[in-house]
Amino acid sequence: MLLERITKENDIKKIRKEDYALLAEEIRDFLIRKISVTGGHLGSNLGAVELTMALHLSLNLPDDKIIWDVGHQSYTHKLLTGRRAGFETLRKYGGMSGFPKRKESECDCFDTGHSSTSISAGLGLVKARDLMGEKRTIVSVIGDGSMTGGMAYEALNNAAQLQTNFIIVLNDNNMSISENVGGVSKYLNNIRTATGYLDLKESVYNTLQNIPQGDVIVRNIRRAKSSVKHLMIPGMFFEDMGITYLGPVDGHNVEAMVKVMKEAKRCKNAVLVHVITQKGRGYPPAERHPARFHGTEPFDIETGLPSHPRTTPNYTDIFSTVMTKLGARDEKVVAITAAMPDGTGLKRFRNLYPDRFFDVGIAEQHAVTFAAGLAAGGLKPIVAVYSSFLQRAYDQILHDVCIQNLPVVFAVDRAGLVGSDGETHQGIFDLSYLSSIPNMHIMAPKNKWELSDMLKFALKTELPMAVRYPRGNAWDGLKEFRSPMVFGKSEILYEEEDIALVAVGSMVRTAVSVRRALKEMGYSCSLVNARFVKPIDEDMIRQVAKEHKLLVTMEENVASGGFGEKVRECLDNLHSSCRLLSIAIPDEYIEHGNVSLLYQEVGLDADCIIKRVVTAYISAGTDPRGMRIW
Ligand SMILES: Cc1ncc(C[n+]2csc(CCOP(=O)(O)OP(=O)(O)O)c2C)c(N)n1
Repeated sequence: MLLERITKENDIKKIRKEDYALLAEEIRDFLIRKISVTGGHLGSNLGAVELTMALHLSLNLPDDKIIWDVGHQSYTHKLLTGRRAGFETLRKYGGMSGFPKRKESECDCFDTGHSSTSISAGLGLVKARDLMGEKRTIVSVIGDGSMTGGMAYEALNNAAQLQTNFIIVLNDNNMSISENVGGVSKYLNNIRTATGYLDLKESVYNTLQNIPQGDVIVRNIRRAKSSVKHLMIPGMFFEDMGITYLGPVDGHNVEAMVKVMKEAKRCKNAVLVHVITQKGRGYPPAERHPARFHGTEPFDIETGLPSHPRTTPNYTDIFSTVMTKLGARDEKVVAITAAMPDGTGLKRFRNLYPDRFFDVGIAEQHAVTFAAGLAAGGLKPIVAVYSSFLQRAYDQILHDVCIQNLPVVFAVDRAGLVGSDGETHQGIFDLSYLSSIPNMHIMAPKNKWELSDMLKFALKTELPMAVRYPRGNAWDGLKEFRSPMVFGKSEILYEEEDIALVAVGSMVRTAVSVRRALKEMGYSCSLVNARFVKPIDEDMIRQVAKEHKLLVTMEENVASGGFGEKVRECLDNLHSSCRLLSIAIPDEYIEHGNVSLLYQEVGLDADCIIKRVVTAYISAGTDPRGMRIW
């Protein structure tokens, strides 16, 4: 097997040209087999096999640098840099990450996970190279989906001034996770359909040279402008900005790409190499359903169907259903996504109300200010977005929504630990960053019915409102508790004495198990569903502090700026002697892995919480200082 001969970076250079196609086939076969077991990003990786091979053939790693935008397409890069064995543990706890990681390999020069950062980071590396007098090639690889993100243009604007080499490879597969959208996508599409590949253009060049006086024509063209690129018109958007455009190139033709890379390396400025690829290439189910195979759970290779089909609805499904109802009830309801119609569950809304659905591209900042505009214009926007991606739009939430107190509802999906995507994707900061913003209100549902109630309630308040809910199955426990939503009020589920558990959203479920165990151990224990993180229910805190010796807050968010801190402030203001134990995520980035293992790692699993509660309760009885924060 050719792949077995590649055990470290640059080994690919030992492979004969005539074997490139075979190697690409082996890589695809390997990726399909491995990802069918572990799950992971399949479609984008299958599309980038030859492109990655060509980069590795053209560069000298780790001296030269490749920055992978988002980083989900870096599997072939991992294979070609000696990490074949890592695929056994891909995205598993303690195993190999699904994204580039500097600490994983010298050949990973910049960590990624969120989109549209690669050109900025690449430009930084270029400037560092030049200032330090080093000689190396820096390549940023960005997809056409990621080119819809504003940061990419901020970086291009900056890169246009460069008078030194910087290569930007635009991997254009005409897809984001779902269909790519907007003017840039249309522009790239026009280039793709209006012109042939660079190879074809070169054959024009060759033909010209073979006709009488042809060499004069070619020389004149060259003199007018200095490279092969000027034999074609595409890419003027980039050219006019001052960035050399090369392409389009067939992204499945290794030799064509190696050739164009040679040309690109000669440029004395920023150069964009436009590469056309096919998402899912070589695996028919992924070619047919690129969105489904963008990121996939384990699947059956034969049929392409999931190995463990989902039988219970998740929170996204519940959101999806509620949205269709809200859309039917009120024509002012509009929905916005930043390139995630599938992931956020807005596809059904889109199909039913296409005029009231907006996919703005991978542009969370724009999505939020656009929603603010929609609200200022009298509509009722709901922005559906993952917790970690909303981090980008902090200023837009503050400056454009909350100062004006505009009625924008944020449906914050994947809030909490998300698992295999790791640090960049964990949704564990939203309670902190959202609650620091005046006029923002935050709710978290305990179960699937409450998600529905909260979304309806949020829309009715006509205020900036966030409803945060986790990845995974929608809990259908505590069905009997469905008291009406009251602004800023929590829900007392069980009233006893000694210990009070006050849990936020997803942690109510864990709190039920903790309470059961504590009762079996002889403790008497109240349970409160916080419902609101902002405004916090001070009356409830006052009452609970009065009636219990120990108050335990539980949240799937970092401790810093989270619910526990707010309760502590409240207890301070009350001069309460009730002790507080705050269960939250420590001040760390949490790596990839199975969510239940991650809960154990951060101390958010029921067993760990029970131990901490019992210890805190025992010392609460003996500690003469009274209130103490844990
Ligand atoms: C800020 C941000 N928003 C959303 C995402 C989720 N996301 C991951 S990949 C992707 C699509 C990327 O498309 P493209 O750049 O064309 O790469 P392809 O997968 O098609 O190769 C999206 C929306 C993200 N990673 N970062």
